[in-house]
Amino acid sequence: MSEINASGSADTDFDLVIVGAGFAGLYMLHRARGLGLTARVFEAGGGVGGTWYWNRYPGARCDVESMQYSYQFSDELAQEWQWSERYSPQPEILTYANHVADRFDLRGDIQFDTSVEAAHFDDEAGRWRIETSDGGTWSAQFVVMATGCLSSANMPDFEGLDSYRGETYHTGHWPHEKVDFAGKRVGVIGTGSSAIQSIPIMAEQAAHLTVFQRTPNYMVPAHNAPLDRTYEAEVKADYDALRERARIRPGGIDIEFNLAPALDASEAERRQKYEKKWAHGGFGFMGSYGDLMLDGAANDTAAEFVRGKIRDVVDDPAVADLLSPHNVFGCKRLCVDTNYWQTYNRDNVTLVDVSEDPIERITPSGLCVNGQDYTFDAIVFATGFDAMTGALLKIDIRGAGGRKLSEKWAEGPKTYLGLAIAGFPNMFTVTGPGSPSVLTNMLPSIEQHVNWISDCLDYMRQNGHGQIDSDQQAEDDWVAHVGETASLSLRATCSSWYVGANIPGKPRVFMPYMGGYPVYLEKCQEVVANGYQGFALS
Ligand code: N01
Repeated sequence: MSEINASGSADTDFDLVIVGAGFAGLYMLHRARGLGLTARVFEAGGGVGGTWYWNRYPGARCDVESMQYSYQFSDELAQEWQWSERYSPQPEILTYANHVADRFDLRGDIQFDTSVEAAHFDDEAGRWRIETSDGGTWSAQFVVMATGCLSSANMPDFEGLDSYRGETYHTGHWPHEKVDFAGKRVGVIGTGSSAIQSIPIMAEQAAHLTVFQRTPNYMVPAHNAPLDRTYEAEVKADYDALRERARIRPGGIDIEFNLAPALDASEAERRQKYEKKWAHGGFGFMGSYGDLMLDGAANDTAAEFVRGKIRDVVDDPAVADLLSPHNVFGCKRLCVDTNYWQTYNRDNVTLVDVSEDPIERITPSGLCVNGQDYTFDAIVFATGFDAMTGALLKIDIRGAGGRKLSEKWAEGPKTYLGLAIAGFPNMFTVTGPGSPSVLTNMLPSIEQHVNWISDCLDYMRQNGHGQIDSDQQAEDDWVAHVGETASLSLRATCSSWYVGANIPGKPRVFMPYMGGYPVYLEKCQEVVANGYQGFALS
């Protein structure tokens, strides 16, 4: 077994192969270079940015506030970069990703338009053999899967899909060219975060927009605005303070969090609290009371408040009723909107409920529901992603002894800390299943993982180790702990992509870690402090 080495390597041999050039892959490359490792990034897209490269649909923007959605590793970068709005639009975040790639001169080690198709661990050589879509074969001592949590688009297997003669779009694979819906009849399938961001904009463009809703969603208003320059200056004067406040929050986002139980307050107090949070906008609403995700009765108070807001803004009571969710508030990922419900007051927008009668089939001219035909010039599939495991399982990954990841995960993903998979030595996952990932602010979570992995590689080099694998017992214990924490929350009780419910046949397992960001950080640090507890180093 060779020790990790920083020497030069042949063209196809690297110390490290990184899959994906989103925020995780870019920073991993930067850190690998800092360690003197030879590294190659393979990226399926034609540019950097990952999520923000692919999700170009109208209205796409981040629903974590701009001053908190950026890298922390470079103070110069943090100081020089200026966001323009409270919530950054997709083109600006993509410009930021490109700026980072240029500023740190990363492009030279990224191979674009190249997907990784297979990664097999060679037991004898103690190295990974990687196959790419261009026919290339590569060898690496380590592999980092920076493949993203929401990067494998879900296109439902609708009967007749191929027969459709109009234009089709998926929000997660939006074309780079401008899409013009002017004068067109457009159908949208789905009402998740991507749909609710794009529907108000598409409604302004299209002749008529028909939205097919299977499950209504809860939203809170964004109240987006130009970024307050005074606030920006305050943050930049002491970025660390903001980050420290964020680090101790369950979601890793600096929001005011009231730990008091909702039912301890009077109805009037609760209303006042919810109104205040509503007026402020964004995810802060979740911090109204400490037990919203733990106690059904507490949750009902928030749910009913939001339903009241729908009734307030939607003119037609029947439409307001259809738009009103009756499941647990915040159980599916909360949406942050701008004029979503108001859009249904427009004459050119129709809402069709497909909860009881699903979309029967796609027809050459549109689609059919309950025997009724709808004709469209374009259909937009806002149907989400095969979340958290989809991008990994698309790759033929085989670990020690040729064991397939798809077999190991047949009953759901199993990882140690969402960072490593027992039996898959020298492979790391960034924000993998079993880590807080999608329940947190993704950028700091990505950075924390990349820092952990980089420090681990450095430790191995310092201590003459060539291989690392997580113990089966440590993994089993972590998987059990992830399951236990999930069972305490109302969030695990509904059919969401968090539990794989949106993909037919996917095992129902709550995938992200619900124990909270601070607890998770502590656990990761403890593992290191105890000499990489739960890992075997050789
Ligand atoms: O996907 P989704 P998304 N027939 O899975 C419906 C992040 N994100 O792309 O709920 C009819 O949420 C499906 O219905 P149902 C964020 O984490 C972040 O919108 O399964 N409908 C649902 O309404 C988010 O949660 C930002 O009953 C069908 C919709 O399609 C995650 O990405 C912006 C159907 C899919 O909603 C995914 O969001 C955007 C069928 N056969 C996204 N199949 C930020 O701002 C599916 N649906 C950072």
